[in-house]
Amino acid sequence: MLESIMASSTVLLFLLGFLSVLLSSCAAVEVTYDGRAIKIDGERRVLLSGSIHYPRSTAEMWPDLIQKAKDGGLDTIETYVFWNAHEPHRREYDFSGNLDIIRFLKTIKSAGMYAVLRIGPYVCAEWNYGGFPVWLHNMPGIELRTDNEIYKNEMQNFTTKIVDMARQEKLFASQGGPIILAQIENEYGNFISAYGGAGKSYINWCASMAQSLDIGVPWIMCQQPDAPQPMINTCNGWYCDSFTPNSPNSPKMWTENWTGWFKHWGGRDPHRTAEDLAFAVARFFQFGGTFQNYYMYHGGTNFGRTAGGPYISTSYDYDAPLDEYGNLNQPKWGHLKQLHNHLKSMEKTLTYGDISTTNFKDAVTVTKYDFDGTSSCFLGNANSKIDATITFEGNQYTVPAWSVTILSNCKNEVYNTAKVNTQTSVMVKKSNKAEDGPLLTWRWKPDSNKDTSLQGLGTYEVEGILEQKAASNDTSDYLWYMTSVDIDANDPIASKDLTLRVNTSGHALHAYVNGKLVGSQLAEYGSYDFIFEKKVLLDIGSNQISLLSATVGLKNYGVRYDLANYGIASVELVRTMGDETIIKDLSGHKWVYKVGLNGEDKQLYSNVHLHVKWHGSNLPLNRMMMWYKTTFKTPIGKDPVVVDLQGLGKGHAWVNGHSIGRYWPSYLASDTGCSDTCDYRGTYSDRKCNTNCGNPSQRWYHVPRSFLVDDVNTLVLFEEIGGNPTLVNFQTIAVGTACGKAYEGNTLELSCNSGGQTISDIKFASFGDPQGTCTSFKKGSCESENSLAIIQQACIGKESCSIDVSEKTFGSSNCSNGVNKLAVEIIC
Ligand SMILES: *[C@@H]1O[C@H](CO)[C@@H](O)[C@H](O)[C@H]1NC(C)=O
Ligand SMILES: *[C@@H]1O[C@H](CO)[C@@H](O)[C@H](O)[C@H]1NC(C)=O
Ligand SMILES: *[C@@H]1O[C@H](CO)[C@@H](O)[C@H](O)[C@H]1NC(C)=O
Ligand SMILES: *[C@@H]1O[C@H](CO)[C@@H](O)[C@H](O)[C@H]1NC(C)=O
Ligand SMILES: CC(=O)N[C@H]1CO[C@H](CO)[C@@H](O)[C@@H]1O
Repeated sequence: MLESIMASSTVLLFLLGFLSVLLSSCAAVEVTYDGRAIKIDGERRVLLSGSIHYPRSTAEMWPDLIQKAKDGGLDTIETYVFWNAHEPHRREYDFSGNLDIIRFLKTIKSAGMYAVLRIGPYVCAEWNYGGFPVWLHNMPGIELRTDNEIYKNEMQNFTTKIVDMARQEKLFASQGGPIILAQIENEYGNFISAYGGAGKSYINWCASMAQSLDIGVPWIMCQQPDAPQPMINTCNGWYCDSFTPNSPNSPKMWTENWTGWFKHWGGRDPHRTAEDLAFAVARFFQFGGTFQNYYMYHGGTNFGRTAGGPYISTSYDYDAPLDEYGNLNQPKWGHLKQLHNHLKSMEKTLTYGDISTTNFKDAVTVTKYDFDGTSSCFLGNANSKIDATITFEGNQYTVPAWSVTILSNCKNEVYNTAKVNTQTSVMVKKSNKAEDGPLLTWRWKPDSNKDTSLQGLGTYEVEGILEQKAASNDTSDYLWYMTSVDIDANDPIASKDLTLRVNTSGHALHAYVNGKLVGSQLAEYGSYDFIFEKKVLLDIGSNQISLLSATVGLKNYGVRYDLANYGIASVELVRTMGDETIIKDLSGHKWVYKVGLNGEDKQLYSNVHLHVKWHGSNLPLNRMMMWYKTTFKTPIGKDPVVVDLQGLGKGHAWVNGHSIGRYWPSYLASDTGCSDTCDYRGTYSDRKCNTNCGNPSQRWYHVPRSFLVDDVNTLVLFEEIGGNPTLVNFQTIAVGTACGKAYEGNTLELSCNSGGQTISDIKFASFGDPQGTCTSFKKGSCESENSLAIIQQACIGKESCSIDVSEKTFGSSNCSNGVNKLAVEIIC
């Protein structure tokens, strides 16, 4: 009976849900705002948003990522639009595959979520050249991001194209679509002063150009304190509680709340704790915020040459609530989900309520929202050391240092940002069971340049040295600079004791003289220009100098970052005789240029050129400028796939012709600056809570499942500096163990949360006062005897289990003081 009632009500709910989807999919909504909040159809809203950049995953991954964002309590997805990806050559567009922004927006719509479209089109985003196409920079007479007609014309052309595409598909909320807000420019306020008066007129032009596109939803400008009305200026940062918009009619919006930080080659892994992130968000809402966006909610992967720079790694995991592969990053995802649920339940009071604030000593503030007989309270403790005990409206509360407590009806504590009641998942990598053993069979091919670049053969020649962007349009990381120098016997420079001196703006240089490598140099993170000096032996007669310059991601941020130089600036031969130095400057010579590697021209990474012959035996190891190729079987199951590139040097990798990005496992993270423990208290910075010291800064590379075919796949590597591919292997990623800790009175949910996997064993369970942290829990001085048996009964063999943490479940613990806690470690 009960079951059938439930069944029919489920059907009814389903029908209602279906109906509301139908309705919402055609009905236009009106998006407006006032000083308090964004209003949708006249109603003020609390909006919880997360950034997911469509090119940093695959179209096949989008529905799952977006659904997990929705399940995590978000109602909005935010993305930038990546100009240089969409318009690689002027007026030639690419919206295919993971660049299909329309499909991405439609995926958001079908999940029943809103979208924020940050067109920019300057985006920063740790994306190559901040999203600007390099051909744009190379247009004669152009000046980017300022009051320059050529630039403004190109910016307007691209912005209009994106707006028109979205409009045509009815994707703006005013047309019944998901887009509720759009952004023009990006963090320009940080640098506007560098552009003088032209900066001001440019930003005014941006505003009126955007307005003229008449999209029917509001425009925002982030980090733009003087944003012209009606642009809403918004805040980006790790904390935005003290931000105030520049107009009393604009709501307090946080467009980039940094959930963690990005990684660079040679860098450690940054982590931002769930406690600190929840604290920052709760404080923002405590102090009147109503729209907040996680940057990033899913960071993903910098495929191809999209990583910005210099030296941004291929992984863009960002320690976001969804990890690079789309798995839940626990406890961050779950701890925030609970916060979101509380904030949503307070939506009316937060957006319409009267606000009153009471300050206590030691940086404790209580904020009360009252509306229509309901009230909500935040107790915020911004002190980084001292736990506070306060009395508020007759009740006593303890608020841990650096935390915010939410009280329902201003009475009962329902959430505290420092008390995590969500499981911590420890991900493990498993070997590829589809292969017989770990060893792959390799074929190889040198990037045969003996008869080409080393002989000085290129595609064009110019007098003088060109800057690398100007010479290559950034269509490859690699650019050959070649010249010849004649030395006759009477030349004062004719000597065995000569130095080749190259002044380069980076990032890597390989120098060859008369067909032989004389040396290589790679910039260190943080200082990219260097002087290369090496003794060389020149012949009397003609000598060939061939220099290969390589970039590793163009700058994406800074004052006039677009003008930064790359590649070689000058080349000299230097002879020192006692006090005398003779310099022969070759910079003004005739130089021959070639963009890209021979193997790139021949597309050795793709499966299409089957006639190319690869060598099978005598696999060369630790040899520069080498292409390697192997095949592998698709790992069984649905878990995300990674390739372990340990042993390799630096280069680029492709699977079945799809770039999985640059690799550089030989670049180790510094061996200092990590800590085993991580105190969430105190202002976060990207130097806090680092891990992975002394290890390859990135050893594993994501291979999206959609890049794989049913049986046999091809992996191609271009190895620039020399490495050993024999240890390369494929792995899958899943939850290995998970730990949960919860205080009495909460419910602890435990799950293996990947593809139907069940809980196989319980490694630890104690209800009482358990000590330690995940994977090293220990019993405390007291516990309920049946803790382990009860958890085994409830969880083993299940995909997930939910435990009411109380003496009702476990019987009495014999703890004499304090609240009981439960700690569990499960094995998946
Ligand atoms: C963009 O420029 C092209 C010419 O390069 C022109 O045909 C097109 O109409 C322009 N689009 C807009 C929206 O101005
Ligand atoms: C770079 O692109 C511009 C504009 O498309 C073109 O005129 C120029 O020839 C290109 N330069 C090189 C070196 O390919
Ligand atoms: C290297 O070249 C850059 C760019 O031309 C110049 O600013 C710098 O002074 C040069 N460095 C040396 C040591 O000559
Ligand atoms: C609680 O009980 C356990 C055995 O169940 C015992 O070992 C422990 O000493 C007791 N602790 C206290 C504080 O009574
Ligand atoms: C608005 C805001 O909080 N900006 C901060 C972002 O983070 C940087 C780096 O820590 C700070 O310098 C900014 O003040």
